[in-house]
Amino acid sequence: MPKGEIVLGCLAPHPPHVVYAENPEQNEPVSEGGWETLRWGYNRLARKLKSIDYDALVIFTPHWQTYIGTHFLGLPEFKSKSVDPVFPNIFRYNYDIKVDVDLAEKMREKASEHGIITKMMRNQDFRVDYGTITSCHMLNPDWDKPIVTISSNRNAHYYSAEVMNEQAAALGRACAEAIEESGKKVVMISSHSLSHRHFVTESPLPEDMSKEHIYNHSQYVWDMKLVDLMREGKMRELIDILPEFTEQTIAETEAGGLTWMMSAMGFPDYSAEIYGYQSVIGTGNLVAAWDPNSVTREIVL
Ligand code: 2X7
Ligand code: FE2
Repeated sequence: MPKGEIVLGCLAPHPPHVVYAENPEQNEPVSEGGWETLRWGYNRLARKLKSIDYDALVIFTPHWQTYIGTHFLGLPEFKSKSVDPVFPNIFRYNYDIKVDVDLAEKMREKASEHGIITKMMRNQDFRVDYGTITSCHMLNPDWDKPIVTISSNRNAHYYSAEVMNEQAAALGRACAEAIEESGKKVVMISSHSLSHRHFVTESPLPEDMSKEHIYNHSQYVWDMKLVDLMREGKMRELIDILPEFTEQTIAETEAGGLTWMMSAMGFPDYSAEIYGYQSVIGTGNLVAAWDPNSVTREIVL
């Protein structure tokens, strides 16, 4: 059996607003659009994904928070309605998700061998988080590939952002080994925003783009510092300063997703593909990808 491999890594933010703005049939609320810079970037990355041969999407999400260990979705199908607890007005999404349970089990096993506390989620009534649904919908609106969702273990963050970084890197190494042994081609997804200060009141029309802007300038400068490092292919350096970035901008990188993905991909020293950056209720959101194949790697923006 040939070795499995990671064929693409995606940074895929999950404000439910982008799904609301797309008006897919699965979501009940109807919008007049909005957040085009982010959505058009996502649409372009989704087109690239269509041209890549892969078996499964593996996603790490901050909105499935576990406090004893790292959990993996462990049943072949999850079907229900997801209602965003903060934005029920814009996100009531009917989902039907297929899971690559074999791959999830391999990852769990490897993580456990690396000393990480783990568990499979085998409760059929478990409600899949809106981070998973939003990022996967925007990257693959046809939902024609199975996924694996990995929870964010907050026990690590309880100690410090540095400890979280170390733990997430160990989990990334374990997942990379599992992928290699599985023989599968995998797309990794780190689902989160960058800077995360946000508005405390919503505008009457959520998609009113005249109200949308980054929350404050320092947050924006930090986000651009990260984008520069991504363009320069300095991912090890970026991950080294991530704890400081996380603390300064209360960023969703606190969950560990970016560190997990970069560690699994061996801390790329090539340029990331930048697809778009935009504020959603004041938070900084970047769509980006790391393509290990130098032939298909592009300069997008
Ligand atoms: O979860 C989120 C987020 N990360 C960013 C913006 C708005 C809502 O939800
Ligand atoms: Fe979030």
